Amino acid sequence: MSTATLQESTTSPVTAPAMRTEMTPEERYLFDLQGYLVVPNALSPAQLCELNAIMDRRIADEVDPEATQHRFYSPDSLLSWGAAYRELLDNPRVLPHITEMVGPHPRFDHDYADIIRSGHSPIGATLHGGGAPFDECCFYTHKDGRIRCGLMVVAYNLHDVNPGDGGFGAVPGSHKANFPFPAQWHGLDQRHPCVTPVTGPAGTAIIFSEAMTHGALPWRAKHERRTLFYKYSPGSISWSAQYYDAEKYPDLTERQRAMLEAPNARYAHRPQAKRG
Ligand SMILES: O=C(O)CCC(=O)C(=O)O
Repeated sequence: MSTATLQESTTSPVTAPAMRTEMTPEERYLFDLQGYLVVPNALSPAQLCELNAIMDRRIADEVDPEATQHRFYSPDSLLSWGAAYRELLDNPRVLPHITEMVGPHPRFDHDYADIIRSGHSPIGATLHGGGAPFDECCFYTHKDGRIRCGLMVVAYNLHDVNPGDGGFGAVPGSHKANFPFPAQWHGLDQRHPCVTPVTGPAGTAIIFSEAMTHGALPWRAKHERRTLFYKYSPGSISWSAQYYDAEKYPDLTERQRAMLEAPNARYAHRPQAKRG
């Protein structure tokens, strides 16, 4: 693939139907090829409205109006922000991707939300991740006909990200790299041509493997960037050193509760925390 074809990837050519239970062959091909996938309309207009309204209130209460960026990251989790945020745990628009690539018993590993008004994101403008050296938590592999991700991210755009704005930057294919990413290309203030900006309107989900080299391109738009990060691991492993407490959220379904369990093999009849 030439570098030219990797520039300014907006929405992927894959337009998914509203509800389905499986990834399409095209999505499978693209994710394996690139290490990421763009899922348009992963949030409905009503969901976007509600998620943004809740975030507006959090920003008004917690964020300095002069701040250029802020990360909401706490043990309370975005799940404590309301039902609209809890519903995203098993959002049917991306659940087929999660269960196929993370496994049939995914764990919700950790979550946070970033707002960026200008320039660098809360993690700066440096790439991280990559297929080499091998990372036993953030691995990407293919076995028995199935993609397997050690840590997979669903990043939701709550505001539009247009070409030229900045935002998520990916090195397509780097989840399968056999050599470390060259250190002198890590900085994103001067993006190396192998880094592709991945854009999309509000409601878009970018699903990516943490094994892919990626980072936040400096934000250049006039409007605020708002992104939710929901991260999933196979049921038996954890990146995070902190685990969720499903008891805090009584409205969760059984499936959602299972996703919040601490790492374990999800064998049948395992001891469960008592409810209520
Ligand atoms: O801002 C982005 O889209 C990248 C975020 C990221 O890589 C991270 O939070 O680890």
